Order: sequence, then structure tokens, then C-alpha cells
Amino acid sequence: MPVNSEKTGAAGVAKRFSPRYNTRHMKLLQQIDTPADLRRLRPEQLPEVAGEIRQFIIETMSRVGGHTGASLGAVELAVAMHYAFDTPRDRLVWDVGHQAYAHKILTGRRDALPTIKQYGGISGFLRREESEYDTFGAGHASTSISAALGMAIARDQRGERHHVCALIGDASLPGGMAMEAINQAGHLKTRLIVLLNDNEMSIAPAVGALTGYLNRIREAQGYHRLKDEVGDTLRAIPSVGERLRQAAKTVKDALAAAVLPGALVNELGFKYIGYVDGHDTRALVQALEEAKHVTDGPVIVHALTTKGKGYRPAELNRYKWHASGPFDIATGNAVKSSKPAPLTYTAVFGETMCQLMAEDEKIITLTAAMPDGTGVDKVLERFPDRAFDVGIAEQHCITFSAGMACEGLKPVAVIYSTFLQRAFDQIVHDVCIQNLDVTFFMDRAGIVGGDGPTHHGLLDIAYLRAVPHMIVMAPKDEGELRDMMLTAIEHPGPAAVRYPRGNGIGVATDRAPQLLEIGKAELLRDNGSADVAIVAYGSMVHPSLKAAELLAKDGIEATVINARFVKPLDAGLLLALARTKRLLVTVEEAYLAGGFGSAVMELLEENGLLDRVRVVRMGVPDRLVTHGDSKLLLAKYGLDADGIYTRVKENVEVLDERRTGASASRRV
Ligand SMILES: Cc1ncc(C[n+]2csc(CCOP(=O)(O)OP(=O)(O)O)c2C)c(N)n1
Repeated sequence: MPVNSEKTGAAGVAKRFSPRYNTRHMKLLQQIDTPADLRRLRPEQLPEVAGEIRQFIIETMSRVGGHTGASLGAVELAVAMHYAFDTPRDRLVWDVGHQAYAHKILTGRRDALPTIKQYGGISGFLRREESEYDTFGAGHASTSISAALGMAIARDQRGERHHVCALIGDASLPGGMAMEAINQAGHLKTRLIVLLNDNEMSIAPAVGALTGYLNRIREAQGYHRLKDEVGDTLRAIPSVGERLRQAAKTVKDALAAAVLPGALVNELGFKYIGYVDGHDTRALVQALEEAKHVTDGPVIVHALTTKGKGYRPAELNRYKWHASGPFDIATGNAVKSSKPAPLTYTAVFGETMCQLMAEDEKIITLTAAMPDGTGVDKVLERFPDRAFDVGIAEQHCITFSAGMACEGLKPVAVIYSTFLQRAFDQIVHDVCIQNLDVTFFMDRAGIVGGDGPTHHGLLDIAYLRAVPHMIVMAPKDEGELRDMMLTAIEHPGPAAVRYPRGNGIGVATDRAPQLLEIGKAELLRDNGSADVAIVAYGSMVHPSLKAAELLAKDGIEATVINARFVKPLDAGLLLALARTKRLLVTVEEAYLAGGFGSAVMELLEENGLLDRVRVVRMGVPDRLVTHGDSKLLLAKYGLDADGIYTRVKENVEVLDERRTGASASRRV
């Protein structure tokens, strides 16, 4: 295990939690502790195992929430893979991992499922440290074929014979890296099995030309059935029947070539097995067995599945049910908290974006497969010609935007902080070096909760702040988000705004957005006599204000600044603080390395002020942050009002001790 990560292993987790839902009444499932137990069953028992797993997932998700629809759609795939392959000797590599709950259940984590995504519980995705069956960690899309190909090559180099199978969804397949891997796999001709989980869905409906191709294969299923029926009918016509059938065959073959399943795949150097009903364990096992016998190169097994399979509400609304919170099983209705909550940042963003686009027809909005998660669904609805869902293609999204910016449009890319990591070179090479007017909005910045280390948006400050021309800002609340949206879009070069997951703090959002002065901080609390300054931005501004109130009760006055901009810094203000205060505390919900606090230290160093003032940087240290409730995780790193209060107080005490120590020694 890496030194700096937190333990979230499955070992012992099941014991610590006592799930109310269990599998005791599930005859087969309770006997399966490892895939070897599954493989001892007869093939005709597999549908029953799948049924029990499905029921267990529905019951558990109804209580704890999770990737319900995605995982229900992949139950039979998991059962068939662990049945057909000798896992863990044969390697299964899951893409994203959000659909792998059945895999978790079959690989020793059944009783821990109710702990999924909770602090101390099992991960919602795949983690090597959690299980030997999780051969490759995941969370982001389109990685499985590359990783599996690497494992296949390692196998070949060691002279071993086991199988390597990557499972990938139809929306992740067009992701750039998956395409790059297919390109190389077809060329290397090593043994590799790719199981395509084709449910016609990303989170939203899948988009793109490759999706169109897969749809044509689905449609061809109907066509080929028709073709055989027509052939039989023609042949049945007395005397001329056979000749008619032969004549029609040429035409039919030409037609068939246009829609022939796997034609494109074959061209790329893969064998194609399909299409298989992805909910028929017998057909799946048979197809995988067939794939195991392909020895001269890679093979794709094309399984057609239904997202949410087996749970009516999820099948009826596959988009909404990709992931869900707790729900009532009978109705599918969400179990909501009774307290009315403020609008989410995402909702405010979507609404504001529509307003801004109505006023400026040059604005174009883009999402990379996350329309509802980013609020861009509203924009797509309202401005279908000026909004694009590019699919799981963050890199393309940014360079596509850069192209538009070259022609005078104002593209706005709305991507979760964690997924924008994919497009770092595009930000540098295609946008910032050319100083193009592309605006970046990063939802889910900071700690995101249950989705854990692969999804926390903690690196954006470090990776964006380092790039010349880039401007970086973060709002303290949803009202300021609106101002920053206008400011960033109006700025004639690259600008990025990051904001957190979840609800705002409830401030009014009906005032027209205001332009903010770039690089100007906001003084929020100052009584003139304070010798402590807390400088925060984004989600840490309000906790800092609260901390200042607590400190005041202890007789410690603190000036509180909303930095607003991580880049450029309000150098005038920060240097003045450094010259007049004895303690300067920076607070941010981001990694400390390369963060805002580092930027402030650099500024003070450049101005010879590091010795003048004590600087304390608060943020996330150099370790992986596990999954769990966001509030709890933030508190763990001292990133709440109490934590800020405590840290400031401790440091004031140290300074006081030094001062009294120094004066005592002077007296002596
Ligand atoms: C790089 C990246 N971008 C976006 C996401 C968010 N995301 C998670 S699952 C998903 C849809 C994946 O669709 P597909 O691979 O077809 O699997 P399905 O959920 O349909 O089973 C998306 C877009 C991600 N995980 N990684």
C-alpha cells in the first residue's frame, strides 16, 4: 500500500458495520465467498445467482444509495466473467468500476456492500488495495483496455498463459485512451478479450458516431433475423424459389455489409463475437469460452444490456437511475430529507448560464458526458444549437473549444475538477500558450464525499495556477458564483472558476451578475486592531468567518479576507498584511502542494517578507483522501470553523509564548 494513502481495505469492514440487509435468505449467494464457490455451481444455477445478487443490490442501494442502474445492468456480466474465467489468476479489468457491485459481491465483499462509499467502508469503485480481484484501480473512464493490454504483454513476457479480460461500457469505448489502446492491441496481436457492455447509455444517453455504429449493430440484429426469414420465404416458393433467393442474396450481402456486426472491429484487427444477450448467463459464458479460444489476437465480445435491468423504475428512467440516493423500493421514489435545502451550485450554474447565453450569442457551452451533473442539461434544452455534449472526451472538449475561440466564439467548458485533469496538455498547449478565450467551469472541486480519491477535485489549483495566462478563481457562495461566471466569460483569455459539490449556503441569486475586478480580494472582517489575518477562498471563506467569531470570543481579533482569485493574487493587499500582521493563515479546500498558500509564500519570498510574518497554510496534506461524508473528511483536515479556530489559536499562543519568552530573556 502506498505510504501516503489511507486504509480503506475491505478487511474487517464487514465486521465493523452490521448491515441490516443481508443475504441469509439468499440460498446460493450466502454460499459464495469467492468466485471459486461460484464456479462450483452448475451453469443452470447462474440465473438464480444473478437474481439473488440483483435483489441484494436493490435492497442495499435502497438504503445507502450508489450506482444502482449501472450495477444492475452488469450483474450477469460479472457472474459470467467469474464463471468463465479462473479469477484471480485470469485478470478482469473493469472500466470506471461504478458498475462492478456484483463483482464486489462475488469477490468476498458481499457483507460489506452496505458500507459502500461510507467512511471506513468499501470503495464505490475499484481499488487494488481492497481486493486481489480488483486488478486495476478505476473511477475515471476509458482506462481498462490500456491497462489490460499492459497486463497481457506482461503475461506474454513471463511466458504465462492466463487470460486478460477488460470490461468497458459503450460510452467509455469512444474515450480517446480506449481508442488508442484498441489501435495498439489490433497491431500487437496479443491475446486479449474485451467485453463490451453496450446499454446505449453513458450517464445520459450515449452520444457520437461510434454510438451510432453500435446502434446500427443493434438494429442489424432485427435485420439479420429478417434476412433469414425472407430467405426462407423465397426458398419456399415452388420451382423459382431457390433462384430468387440466390439473386436476392447479392443485394442482401451488400446491405448486410453496411450493417454487419463487427465489420469495423475486424478492420481494426479484432475478432468479433456477438451480439450476445448480456442478461443471458448461458449465452455470455458460451461467448466468453469462445473468446478464450481465440489465440491469434484480441477479441471483442459484444454484450447488449439494459441499464437498471430487473428494477422497473430504473429501467424506465435509465438516465436518472445511473446512480441514486436511498429510495423506496416499492415506488422508486427518493427518500429525501424533510429540510428544504438551498439551491446547489450546479443548479445556480445551469440557470445563470442560460441567462448569460440569452444575452450573448457568442457563448457556446460544452459538457463531456455530464449534462445533468454540471447543470448543462438546462442549457442543452434551451440552446440546442449552442451547447454540445461531446461524450467522455475531456481532451477533445478543450481543443474543440480552442478551435471555436480562434474563430471568435466564447466557448465555456464545464467539467468536473477531477475529469479536467485528463485535459491538462490541451489546457496548456491548445488554450494557454495561444492565450485563447476559453472559460473553464469546474464543478465538484474540493472534497466530493463518497466517490473518494479518484473523484476528489483537489489538484485543480496546483495544475491551473502554474500555467501562464490562466486566471483562477473560486466563489465563496452561489451569489458570487454568478459574478464569477460573468467575470470569467467576459475576460478575453483563459479563465477558470471552481466550485464545490452540493448546496450553496442559501444567499439570494436574483441580483444581476456583477463584473469583479480581476485579482482583487474582498475584505470581509477587519476592526483595524487585528494582528491575525485569515485569507481564504471559495468554500473556506464562510468557515473562516465563523472561526473569526469564535476567536473574538477568546479575545483574538482576526481580519478575514476573501481572496476570490488564486491567480492573479491581490499582491498589494497580501504584502500589506504581511507587513502589518504577525500571523497570516491561508485556508483552502485543495492540496497544499502548489496551492494558494504556496502562491502566497512565493509572493512573500519574492518581496523579502517571509521573516516578517508567521505564515500558516491550511489545506489538504500530501495524501490520498479516502471516501466518506464530506463534512467528516473536511473536519479531519481541520477545514471547518472549529479546525480553523483551533489552528489560529494554537499559533497565536506560540507567538505569545515567544513574545513573553523574548521579553523575559531581555529582562534577564
Ligand atoms: C474521464 C471520465 N469522465 C467522466 C466520467 C463520469 N462517468 C462515470 S460513469 C459514466 C458513464 C459511463 O458509461 P458507460 O461506460 O457506457 O457505462 P455504463 O454506466 O453505461 O454502464 C461517466 C460519464 C468518468 N468516470 N470519467
